[in-house]
Amino acid sequence: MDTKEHLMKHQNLFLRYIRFSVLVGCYLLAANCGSARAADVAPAQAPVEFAEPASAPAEPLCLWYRTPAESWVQALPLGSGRLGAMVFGGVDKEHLQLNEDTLYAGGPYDPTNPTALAALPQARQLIFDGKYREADRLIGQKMMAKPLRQMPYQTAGDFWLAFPPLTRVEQYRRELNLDTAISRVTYRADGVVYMREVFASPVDQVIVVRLTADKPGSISFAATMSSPQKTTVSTEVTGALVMSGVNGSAQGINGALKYQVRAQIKTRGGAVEAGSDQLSVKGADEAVILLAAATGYKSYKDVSGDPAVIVRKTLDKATSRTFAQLEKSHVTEHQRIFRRVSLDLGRTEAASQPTDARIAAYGNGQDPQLAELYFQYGRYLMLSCSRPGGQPANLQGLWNDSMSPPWDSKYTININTEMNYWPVDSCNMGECVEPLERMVLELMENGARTARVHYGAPGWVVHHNTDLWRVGAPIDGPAYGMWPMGGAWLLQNLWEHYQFTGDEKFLARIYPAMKGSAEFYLSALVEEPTHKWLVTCPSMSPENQHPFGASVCAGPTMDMEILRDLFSNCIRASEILKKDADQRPLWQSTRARLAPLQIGKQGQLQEWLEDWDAKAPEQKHRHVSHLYAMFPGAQITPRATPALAAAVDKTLETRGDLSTGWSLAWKFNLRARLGQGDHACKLLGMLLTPERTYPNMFDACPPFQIDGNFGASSAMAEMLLQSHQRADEESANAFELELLPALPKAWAEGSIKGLRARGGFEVDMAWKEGRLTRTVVRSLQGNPCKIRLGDKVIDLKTRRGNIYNLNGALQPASGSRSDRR
Ligand code: FUC
Repeated sequence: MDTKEHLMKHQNLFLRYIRFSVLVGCYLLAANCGSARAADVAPAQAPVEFAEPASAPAEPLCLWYRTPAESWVQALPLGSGRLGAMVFGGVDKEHLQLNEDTLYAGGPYDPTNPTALAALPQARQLIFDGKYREADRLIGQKMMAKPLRQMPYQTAGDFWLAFPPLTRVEQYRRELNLDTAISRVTYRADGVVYMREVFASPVDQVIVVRLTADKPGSISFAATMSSPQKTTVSTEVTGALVMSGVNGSAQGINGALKYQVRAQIKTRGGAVEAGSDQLSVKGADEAVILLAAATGYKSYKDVSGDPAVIVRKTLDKATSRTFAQLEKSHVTEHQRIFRRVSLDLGRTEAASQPTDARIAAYGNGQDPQLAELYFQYGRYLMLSCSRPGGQPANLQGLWNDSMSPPWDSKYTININTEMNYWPVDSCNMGECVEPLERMVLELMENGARTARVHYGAPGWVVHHNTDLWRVGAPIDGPAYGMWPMGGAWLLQNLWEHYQFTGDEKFLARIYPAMKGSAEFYLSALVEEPTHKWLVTCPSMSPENQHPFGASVCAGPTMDMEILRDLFSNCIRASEILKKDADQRPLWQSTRARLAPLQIGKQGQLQEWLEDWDAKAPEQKHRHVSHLYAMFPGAQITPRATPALAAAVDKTLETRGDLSTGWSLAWKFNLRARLGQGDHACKLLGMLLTPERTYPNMFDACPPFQIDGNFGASSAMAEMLLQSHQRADEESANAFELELLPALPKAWAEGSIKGLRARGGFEVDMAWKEGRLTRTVVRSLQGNPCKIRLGDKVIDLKTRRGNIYNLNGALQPASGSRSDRR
């Protein structure tokens, strides 16, 4: 199948998912008649003329445009971690599409299937007998979750401001400043300069909208809310607009979440009038609107919260603060993390163009600053959608305008959620891992039932998807869902966080989940008949069909790789935490009996137990699951295992570059790990095109899926700095930091500050003509390390808090000393 056909097939899959969305879309249109009420203020009018094009904003880390957003993927995302808003920036009406991160359909439910366990021995036997289609059929009939799909993440609704009609607007500019996390719309009309600022504060957990003008009395609008959810809208004389509702039902699971969105308007000058379901502001000098939203979600098993109480409390607190105070604490908190990393790849005239034009022109190779913007956008998005106390970033992060989004915008944990968290530690945003940690600990609890009911096993297991309700039985059909490795892969993400931070308290918190996961596999692994290796069965190499008419199989390579990491990490963690010494021999011996990595006849890394790769129907399949061992794992590196690294290269060559957004981003990381900077750069170029990047820089799978954004930020960091634990070292804390391991020719000159390395280091580098000129290593834990630049390696013994300045030859930089911080 050629790449085009492959993409079409992928899109067909997606079409199945969107059929229902179209129906919902029609409903939305009808529902938006609610917003037409706001249009009472702005009757149907001729299109507005946008004259006198605005110039670029002064801040280089800005996305900006010369017209309002017409579609959702042109609108600009804001997020407090929990609350999301997509800002359209219209001049006749402003539209904020709203999200609250616990607003999924349904309520607590149990999809485990009691018929699964009895079918397990037969399914295994069919697979070992090579009867894959029969195994697939049996698994489909007896072992899948009930219901077969999980709960979709859904929109909270829309907030609208309708303005008096305009015919001509000058100097219109709509922007998102990544450095302040504030979006701004400015324009002049009838001699008045208007400005609208919006931000979603992680501190006050409100969305703040401020409207100002340079002439008193110029601010007039009508505010309304609407939603495709079941809602009612009311007003209060105090200037509040309240939308109350319940979430949707799906797959026979009833909506059990109450929710509320409350807007509070404060004006300077003018008047506020409350209608039955809209608020009108007339002739104000300034208006500030605070929006809060909440659901009754307390945990995956408790929905007894009172959203009305929560939003009122949040707003009472926030309304007692001035706009300047709200803005200051928002910006301070955002910059506390955002400013830790800065990248400079140079700036050309191309950077003065609007963002959508730059994406279209990136292929010309004249706009290095766009790569920097894209890198920082990934960091911005992570800070906006994954904050302590909230939910982890889902398939769309936090932003979704649908009741039935693609793949339900939940957590696909056979790559997508893991990819979301790849840049978190390397790009110095370690705090953002907390929601993932909490999700894994909840999956441990709830996944114990899946382990028991489906496998008769202790410990816990999750298959290829989960949702807000932390369910984990196999869904969608055997070719997608029959993969019992999702939880173990998420644990690898969490282990990485430990590697970067050395935070033993964190390790102690996740250790029970690591141990429980290992316990499951100790029970569920079976001996395969040919080599007597221990394997998972039934399982699959995510979503890829083997040549025998099915995906289900025994011991796919990826499972073995994940399990090798899981058992090693359990051993290391138990040593660090001084626990369970008696378990280590079993973990060790089980690890040793897993099927090994194998190189196939084509010189490729084998995807399955047997050398089936060349006969698999989709040679260019989007998943590169078995390459996990090279990235995100590190069982394969060019230096330690050159033959296996060459096999990875061969597999990548067969798969080809072109694929979905996230698949490109995975290959981008792999090319960086292979030290192939120019090829990595080519993949960046394939992502930064209108086919794979929407005007608002959201990644296009297609459709929008946020993993490609996060995967790309991770890959750019991997091009500049890699760090691995050294297998040849006795000490558990010996790491090697490799500087500029995959620097492409196109980035001949540049600098980066604040990347993180495993072992607890923060690294700055500058380079010219493709060669390092200086580096600064800050030791955060006092670990020793080696620093590598090409073939040159030096030892660095460090003290916690010390800073080490080195020149381009890795010598202590002249005139510098290792200062205490
Ligand atoms: C996996 C991928 C699809 C999509 C979905 C959300 O199933 O194979 O491409 O990204 O997750």
